[in-house]
Amino acid sequence: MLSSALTRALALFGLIITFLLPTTPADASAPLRQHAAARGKFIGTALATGPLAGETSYRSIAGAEFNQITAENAMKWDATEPSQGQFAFSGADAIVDFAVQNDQQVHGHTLVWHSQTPGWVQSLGAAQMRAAMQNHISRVVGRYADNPAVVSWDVVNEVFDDNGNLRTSFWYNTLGQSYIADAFRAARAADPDARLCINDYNVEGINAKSTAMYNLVATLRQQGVPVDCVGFQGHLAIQYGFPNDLRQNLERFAALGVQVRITELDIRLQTPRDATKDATQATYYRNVVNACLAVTACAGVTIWGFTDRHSWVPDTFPGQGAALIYDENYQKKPSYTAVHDALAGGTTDPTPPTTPGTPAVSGVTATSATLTWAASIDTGGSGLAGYTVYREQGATDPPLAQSTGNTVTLTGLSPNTAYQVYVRARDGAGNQSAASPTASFTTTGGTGTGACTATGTVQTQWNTGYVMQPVTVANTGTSGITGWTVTFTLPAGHTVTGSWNAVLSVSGQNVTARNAGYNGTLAPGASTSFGFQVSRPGGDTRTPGGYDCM
Ligand code: 9MR
Repeated sequence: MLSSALTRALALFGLIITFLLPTTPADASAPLRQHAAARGKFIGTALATGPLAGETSYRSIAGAEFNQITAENAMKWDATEPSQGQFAFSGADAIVDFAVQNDQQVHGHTLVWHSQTPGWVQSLGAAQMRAAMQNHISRVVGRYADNPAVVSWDVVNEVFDDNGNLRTSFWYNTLGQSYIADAFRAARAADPDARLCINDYNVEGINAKSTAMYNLVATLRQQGVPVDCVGFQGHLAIQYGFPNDLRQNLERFAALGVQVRITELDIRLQTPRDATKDATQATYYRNVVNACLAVTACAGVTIWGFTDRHSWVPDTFPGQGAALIYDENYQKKPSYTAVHDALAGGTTDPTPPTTPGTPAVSGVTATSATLTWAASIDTGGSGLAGYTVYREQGATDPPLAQSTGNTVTLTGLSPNTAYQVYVRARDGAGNQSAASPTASFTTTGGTGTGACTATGTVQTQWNTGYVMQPVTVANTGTSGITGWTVTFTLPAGHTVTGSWNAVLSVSGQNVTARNAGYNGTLAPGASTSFGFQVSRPGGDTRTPGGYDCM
C-alpha cells in the first residue's frame, strides 16, 4: 500500500503534469459544452422532436455538444393545449427527458405568444382569455416545476413591434398591456424557482424596439412584477450587418438587475454558401459569443437548432439559409470552430481601445470623402482590430465604412447631402471605444448637366421590401435628349431584386439606371419613367436617395 505522503506526492505530480502538458489538442476536441461550463455559461440549442426521435446523429451531437436545450416548438401553446383544458405533453416530455439523460438545462419556450396559439384562445372574451392564460401557465409551468432540469421560461414572447410600440396582438387587443404583468405573476406562482424571461427579436442592438423593451422591463420591475431575465433572440443575417452595440445593449439591461441571454441565435446568408460567406458568418457567431462572455449577467447563448438540415430559415426567407454551425450532413462549419474557439478562448479583454481623434475630412466629391483621425490604442491584450465610421442620424446610426488603419475613403455617398460622421475603434475581443467627436461635410452637386431630373416614389411596400414606381425622368432642358443616365444610392442592406423600363447596374449601394431602347428620347419638357423592386431588412423603411440625372 502506498503511504499517504507518497499518494499525495503522486497526486501533486499528476497535477503538475496536467498543467504542463500542452492543452491545445484536448481543448480542440472538447465539446462546446465543456468550454462553456468552464466559463460559467451555457451553450444551448433548440431541438425539434421529429429528428430527435428519428436521427442518431442529431441526438448524439445534441447530447454531446450542448448543456442547455430549448424546445423549438414542442412547448408552445398549440402543442401543449390544442383544445381548451386538453393538455398534451408528449413532445415537451420527450425534450425534457432527453435533457435529463444528457445532464442539460431546459429553457421553456414559450408561454404567451401571438403566434402558434390555437384559435380557441384568440376568440375568447377578456375574462375568459385571462383565465385561460393563467390556467395554461399554471399547468405547463407546474408540470415541470419540480424537475430540476427545467430552470427558466419565456413567459411572454415578441410583445413589441419593431417601432417599439406594443404589438397589437389578440392578447393586447383583448386584455390591454396588463396581460404581460399577469403572465409573469402566474408563472412565478406556478414555479417560484424558475427564472422568468421576456424574449424578442431585432433587439440585439440599441434601437427603438430594444429601448422600449428596456423601459418596459424597468417599469415592471419597479412595480414588483417578477421579470428576471431578458432574451435577445439573435436571428441575424450577414447581409444586414452585425449589431456592434450588442455588448453595450446587454450591459444596459444587466444594469437593471436582470439576467440576459441570447436565445435563438442563427446567422443566415444568401445561399449558396461559399468560403467568404462562411467566414463572415463565423465572425458573427464569434462576436455574439464574445459579447455574452464579456457580460457577467449573460447566462449563455442558445443557437436556434444546430444543423442546416433542420432550420426554419429557408422556409421563411426563400433564397436564404445555411444559418447554423453544422451543415446538412452534420459536418462542422467554420462557425462551429468560431463558437468553439470563443468559448475556449481563455481570458476576455474587458478594456476598449482609446477614443479615436476627430476625423479630418478631405477630398469631398459628389459621392465620396476621405476621413483621417488620430489612432486609438488598445491596452487590454486583444489588440486593435480596426475602426467603424458611423453616420450620426439620431436613434440608430448606420455604419458607413470599416477600416483597419486610421483613414478611410467613404464611397457611395449621396450628392448634395450633409453628413455628420464619427469613428469608433474596436479590439480583437469585440470591445468598442467611445465615439470620436463628429465631423461634418457636404457632398458636391454631382455630375448632372441639369438637362434632366429624376424623382422616385414608393408605390408599395411590405416588411422586407418595396417597389419604387414611378421613378420619373424629365427633360428640363431646352433641347431634346436621346438617352439618359440616372444614378442613386440604396440604403445599406437594401438590394435591388428587379427592374423595368431601364437597365440597372449595381455596385455596392450605387445604382446606375440607363434608358431602355425605347424610352431614351425625350423632347424638352417630356418625361418617362422606370421602376425597380428592392428587398430590405425587415422594417427598415429608409428609401433610395441622391437621384441624379445626366
Ligand atoms: O423555429 C420555429 C419554427 O419551426 C416554427 O414553424 C415557427 C412558427 O412560428 O417558430 C419558429 O421559432 C420561432 C420562435 O418560436 C420565436 N422566435 C422566432 C422563431 C423563428 O421564427
